[in-house]
Amino acid sequence: DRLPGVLRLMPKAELHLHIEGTLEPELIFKLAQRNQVQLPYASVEALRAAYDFKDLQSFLDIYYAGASVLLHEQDFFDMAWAYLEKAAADNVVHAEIFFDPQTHTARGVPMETVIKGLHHACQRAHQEFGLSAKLILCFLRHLSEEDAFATLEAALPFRHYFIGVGLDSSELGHPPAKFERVFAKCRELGLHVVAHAGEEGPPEYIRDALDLLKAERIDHGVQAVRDADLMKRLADERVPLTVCPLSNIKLCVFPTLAQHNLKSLLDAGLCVTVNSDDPAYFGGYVNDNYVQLFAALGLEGRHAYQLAFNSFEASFADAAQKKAWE
Ligand code: ES4
Ligand code: ZN
Repeated sequence: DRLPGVLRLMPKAELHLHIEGTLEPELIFKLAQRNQVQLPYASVEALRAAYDFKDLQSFLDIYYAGASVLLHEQDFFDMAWAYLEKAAADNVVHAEIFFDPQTHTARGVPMETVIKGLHHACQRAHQEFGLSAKLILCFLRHLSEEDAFATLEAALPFRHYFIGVGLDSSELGHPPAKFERVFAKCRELGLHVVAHAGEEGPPEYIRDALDLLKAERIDHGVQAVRDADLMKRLADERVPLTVCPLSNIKLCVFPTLAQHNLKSLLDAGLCVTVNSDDPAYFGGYVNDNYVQLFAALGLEGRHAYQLAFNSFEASFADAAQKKAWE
């Protein structure tokens, strides 16, 4: 079977990737030592053994603990560079990378430290690999609207280091409506807007992300299949869904990969893309997501072409760049 080789070699864009979710246990321990941060785990093995999640929240608790080792600009650079080397090896030619500044500013790390460390890694990836890497600032939805506004304010001196904003963290109980005003402000500033919706939350959250936040893409969105009218709208408007198959299995959104609904979404004419979410925690980078998904669902060459094509169509790359990828 030549398909896995094709999947690994084909150029692709990665559009749903949390940079803090690329911190491998080995790097967490290295940074903990370098920065004299105490971890509640005795070893790399003990930490990895804790990666047994029952839902989104049980993952987030460990993910925020892992990010506590990041203090200096060099730490943010090292984390992003390690990811970008893996992405280049996976033939990712364009990456739109989420970061969670509130996870760091709440610990006293300056916004500038976070953004500059990440930005320098993105710059170097473009120089060394020709990989265009862009940043998307995510607001943590379990925190307040006021906190999101303060975060936006703190990031404005670095406006030109990120292309857009997103919305992540605990979905249930934190509907899009909570961030309607802050997203309106972001749109006025000319930022792209995306939002996690319909990962664990109901189809209504996807509709509200579109109507209230004016999200240009939906991150996850897999719960859309529960609402036929919404499915038709997503197809008609070609709203991209950034789907993360291995993430959905690790967080028990679907029991097994064979039961994932990505093929139903594709067959319904939606602009579906394949992404890795938090690869250090979910057992694989973007090529692993493609290869395991294709094996589990029996997808074929035409699906590979469609998914790679969709990843470029759904990206925020400029028209000239999109033309060059055709
Ligand atoms: C996340 Cl999988 C997922 N969902 C929501 N928020 C997140 N932050 C990092 N990974
Ligand atoms: Zn995510």
